[in-house]
Amino acid sequence: MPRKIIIDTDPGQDDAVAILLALASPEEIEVLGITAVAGNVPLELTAKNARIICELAGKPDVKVYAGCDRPMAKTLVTAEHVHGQTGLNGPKLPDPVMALQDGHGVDFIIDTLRAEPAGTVTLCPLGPLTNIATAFERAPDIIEKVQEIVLMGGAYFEVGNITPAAEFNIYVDPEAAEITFRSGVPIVVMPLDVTHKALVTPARNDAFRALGTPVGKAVAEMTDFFERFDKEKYGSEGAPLHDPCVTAYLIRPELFSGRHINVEIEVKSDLTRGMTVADWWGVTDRAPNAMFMGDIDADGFFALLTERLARL
Ligand SMILES: [Ca+2]
Repeated sequence: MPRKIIIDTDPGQDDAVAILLALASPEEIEVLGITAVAGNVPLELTAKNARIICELAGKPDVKVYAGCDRPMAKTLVTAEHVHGQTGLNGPKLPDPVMALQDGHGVDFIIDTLRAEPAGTVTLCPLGPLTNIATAFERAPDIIEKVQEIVLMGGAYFEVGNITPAAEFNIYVDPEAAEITFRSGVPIVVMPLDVTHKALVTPARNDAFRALGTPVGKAVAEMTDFFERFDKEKYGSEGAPLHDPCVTAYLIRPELFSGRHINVEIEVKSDLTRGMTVADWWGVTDRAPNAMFMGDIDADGFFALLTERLARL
């Protein structure tokens, strides 16, 4: 039985690859719908980009909804400096023909969790947690029905990428992150500590390109664009593929290892707002609330990605 998921996303080149991996893996993953959120770029673009990716995958029947256009309490911060003006800079992809679904993404999350049997729907947030937390605030009855949340966000050893202390997704909407991490839902976190080990080296990107398909070409060109920023910033040998760690985990959890620990979100400090305060060393007696990943089998991860993208 494939696992039923809702992908909550702000595409984003790495979101795009995460979505492609999910749509290429119907044996393991059933995508009930995709909800767009403001993050890397404004909502109008993330809602459009999500549909561009579904059409690239040859899956125009996937339901895509627009969700929240701004964080719960804070002014929206975007990341065009990383992802380009459209969020999907790199390949030339046609505007989508498929329509956005009527209705709000938050309502889709609520209605789906109410309609499906308890414990059978996993939420996969790949951007700021605004849609998830808004759904939990508006409909607390759905919280206990969530099977698991598998998200990309936060950092401990790698600390911050948008501020010295905070990772982008959590920083953009720390209030939403706090609600999510305190919800009691089992959470799996893919922090920068993991994603910065999922680097698209030239050889790995050549493998995408060598698929010789529109998907392989588009992914290689997205990564070409995306990596300039990280090479300059970190001096690394390629771009980290953050978000696909989430969908890869649903297919091959054994690629990842981490610790079940307490993670709290800093929401008050101007200096460290959005920091994921992860008790990796167990120095508090705060109850564990998240499986916080620390390592990845990067070769296995890229082998999986290349094999699955070849199917589209
Ligand atoms: Ca993202």
